[in-house]
Amino acid sequence: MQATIGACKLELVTGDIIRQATDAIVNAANSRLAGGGGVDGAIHRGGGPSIMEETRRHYPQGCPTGDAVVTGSGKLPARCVIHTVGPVWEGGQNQEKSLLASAYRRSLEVAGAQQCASIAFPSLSTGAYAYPLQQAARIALHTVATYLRLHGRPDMVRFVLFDDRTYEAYADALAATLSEN
Ligand code: AR6
Repeated sequence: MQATIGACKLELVTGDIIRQATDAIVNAANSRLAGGGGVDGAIHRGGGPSIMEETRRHYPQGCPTGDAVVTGSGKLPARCVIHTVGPVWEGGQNQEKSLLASAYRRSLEVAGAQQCASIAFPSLSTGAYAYPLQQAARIALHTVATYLRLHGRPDMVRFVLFDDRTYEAYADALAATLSEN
């Protein structure tokens, strides 16, 4: 599924984030930047040890929830990896919504600072961090669409969704976001 927002392209695909040859790919990291499973495990396994070496050297203090930092991509086809930290779902009363929106926004800002024209996101927080999928998809697409309307870049944002259930939730959320105005 594809949409255009001004001159920008917004795409939804099913697939594996580590195979994307976009300028940036986004990692669903934890605040210690310590590595883990899911997207994080796949990126470090696929990219090799240079990514963790760089994170340790440049960000020994980690990365707060809702923020993002950048490293190289080791052996991966993308030019750089943006590590962002989505919130752990704790029932919705702990700033989860604004922290998830912030993770998407800060990733886009960091991509802009790196002159990235294209970026691929996974579905942040909806795996190990257990954010309810439909709500997370609405926040993800609303936040990205708002950013694109406001800034007119990057040229292309691709959501790389791992399974059909996640893809369907994002497709519904994209339709809802496009009908907002
Ligand atoms: N490509 C695209 N999507 C993927 C991939 C992949 N290779 N692998 C999994 N997904 P998660 P979170 C999907 O758990 O919820 C780690 O341990 C997955 O099916 O990766 O933000 C970190 O170190 C789900 O839909 O991220 C943190 O501690 C989505 O990506 C913690 O997990 C996100 O799942 C972060 O948890």
